Formats: sequence, structure tokens, C-alpha cells
Amino acid sequence: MRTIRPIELLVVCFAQLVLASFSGQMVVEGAYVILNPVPGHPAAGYFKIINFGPDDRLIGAQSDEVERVEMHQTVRNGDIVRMRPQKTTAVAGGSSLSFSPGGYHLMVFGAPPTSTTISITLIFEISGAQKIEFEVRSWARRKEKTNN
Ligand SMILES: [Cu+2]
Repeated sequence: MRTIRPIELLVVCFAQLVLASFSGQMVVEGAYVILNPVPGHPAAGYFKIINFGPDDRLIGAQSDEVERVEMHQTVRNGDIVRMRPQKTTAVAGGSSLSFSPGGYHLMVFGAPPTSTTISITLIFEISGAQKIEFEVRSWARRKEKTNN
């Protein structure tokens, strides 16, 4: 384990503020796609949103490099785990929201298995569209830590 010194936190925060000024105050980081171990089945996309601006909503995700992208939420009810398609996902102002395994995720249909990255455009109602590069990972590499 490694402790983070305050100066490092400051640097990270500053870097995010600088990024935010170029992207309508909505920062997306640590984006990756995990390929499905079953060929032909959809991949899952994960990332973290940090909203330095007002209340906003993610209202869509699209890519020219795949067949289609859907927004889903994994919902657990007792032993039953289901995925529920989401039309929109709220991101409160001044907060962050993670799309992560077991929760919100993108379902990526027709992801080319040989690509190392896929660009997916995330569309926010207020702050607009952002093209994000998703790192493509095999199922075997799904547990790797993201760089954030
Ligand atoms: Cu799903």
C-alpha cells in the first residue's frame, strides 16, 4: 500500500481543474473496455466522471468503431442480477460518478477484438459531447487497476 502525500493530491486536483477548463467542466478519466470472454458477446465499458459544473446528465454514448453502445445499470435483487438499460444517468454538480463492474456500465456491441483502443463519444445534456479513448482489455486483464 502507498500513502498519498498532500502535495500529490494537490497536483492531481490541479491537473483535473486544467482538464476541466477544456471540457466544459466535465472530466472523464480511467476509461476502459473489457472484452467479453465469449466471442460475439458485448464488451463492457467503464470510466469515472467528475463533474466540476452544474447538475448534468449523461444522455447517450455512441461510436463509429462499434455496432452500438448502450448505457446499462446492473441491479441485484436477492440472488438475481439483471442489467437494466438506462436512457439517462444523472451526474450531480460537484460530484463524481463511476461506471464500474456491478453498477453502471456501457454495453459495447460489435467491439473489434483486435483494437487496443476504441473511441466512444459520451453525450452530456449540459456540457455537451466528449470523445473518449477507451483502453481495450482482454477478460484476463479485467482486474487491472486503472490509472486514477
Ligand atoms: Cu449491460
